[in-house]
Amino acid sequence: MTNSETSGPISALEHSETMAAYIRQGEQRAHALSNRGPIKLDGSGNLDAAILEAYWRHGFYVFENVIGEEELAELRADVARVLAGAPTAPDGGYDAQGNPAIGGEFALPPYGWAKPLSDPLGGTSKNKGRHPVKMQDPTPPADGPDWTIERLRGNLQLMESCVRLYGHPGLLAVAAAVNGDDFVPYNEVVFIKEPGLGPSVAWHQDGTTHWDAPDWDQGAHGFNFMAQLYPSTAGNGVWVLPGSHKLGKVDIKKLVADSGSERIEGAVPLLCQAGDVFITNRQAVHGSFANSSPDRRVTLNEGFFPRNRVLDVSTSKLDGTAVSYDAEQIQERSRLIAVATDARRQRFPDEAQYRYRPLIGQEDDNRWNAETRETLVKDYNIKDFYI
Ligand SMILES: O=C(O)CCC(=O)C(=O)O
Repeated sequence: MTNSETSGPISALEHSETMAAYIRQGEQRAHALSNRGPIKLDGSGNLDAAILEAYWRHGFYVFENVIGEEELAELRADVARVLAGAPTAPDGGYDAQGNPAIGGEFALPPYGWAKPLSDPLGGTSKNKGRHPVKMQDPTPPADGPDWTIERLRGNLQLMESCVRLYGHPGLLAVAAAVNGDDFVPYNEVVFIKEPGLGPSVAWHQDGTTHWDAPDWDQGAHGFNFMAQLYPSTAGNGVWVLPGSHKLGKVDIKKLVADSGSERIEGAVPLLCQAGDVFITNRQAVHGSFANSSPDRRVTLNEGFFPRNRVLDVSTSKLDGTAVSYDAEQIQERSRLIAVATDARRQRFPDEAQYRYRPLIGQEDDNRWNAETRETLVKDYNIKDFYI
């Protein structure tokens, strides 16, 4: 299916002009919502009730100033290193310096590629058909690259700075407040939207498993943290339809048809500065447009589920492969949280360490060291969950 305005090729400039009014209105709506500020915990380490209420009301919240300058520099340097070590083309084996590309040592290839400014998913049956409407795909610059890297997969084995961020005590306290103390990790990826090249991620809701469950609720498919290494703007960022996480499975085709274009009415851009972190409900309708803006976005996603939505659940992954999840798999995958809190303690010894309830007492098995790097962290993402 194509959307109502895909009547011919448009340039990136025309695309950005088409977006201008929508962006202005979306920015106003975003700033009018009371859902941004620093992570606030009480004396017992519990998340401030007003923050939790605002998250559940809107389906997202912007945590400001989560990552300090020093940590931000380490994260940016790691992403730059991994991008410099990418093969020069999707099927290549060597980086631009002629060295073996990063990734040959991993079971799952780390790099996700797309044609510049394209929409690889919208209107296709990929990802279990969860992106039903094709987005506008402006003509990429004639002198630009054939491919752009849009995604890195398996952050925790690619970048030690991401392991340390994964152990962040404030973020993990938020995860516990939203999903319960026994929250379960599911996957970590980087979204990269290079200026004038970044592809769109067509409107979708992430979850595909529990929509018809008799005990379905607004948190049934968990959430993603989205840590921003550069400012997230209306041109390069994710847009969310506030409150849509409460609606069940939404008819996205109808939303687009009713809006008269892919610019869904009432949606707001996720706006923030470098070092801020969004929490976004996976059931919220969200997506991002082709990045015809002049600004780069690099987002580190870390996702978490409520345990009861994973344990003993049978479903299929986004590629359709059937899977079932048991307590042992959850235990093994969750060890990454405990290892990460230890990695963070080693790097930031003065910071309070988060204690992940399900693994209390197992600290000695879950140290961040050469052994766990090899036996636990390497290829950890073949144990990712998906619901
Ligand atoms: O970062 C983006 O552009 C899209 C992110 C997204 O859709 C997701 O995390 O589900």
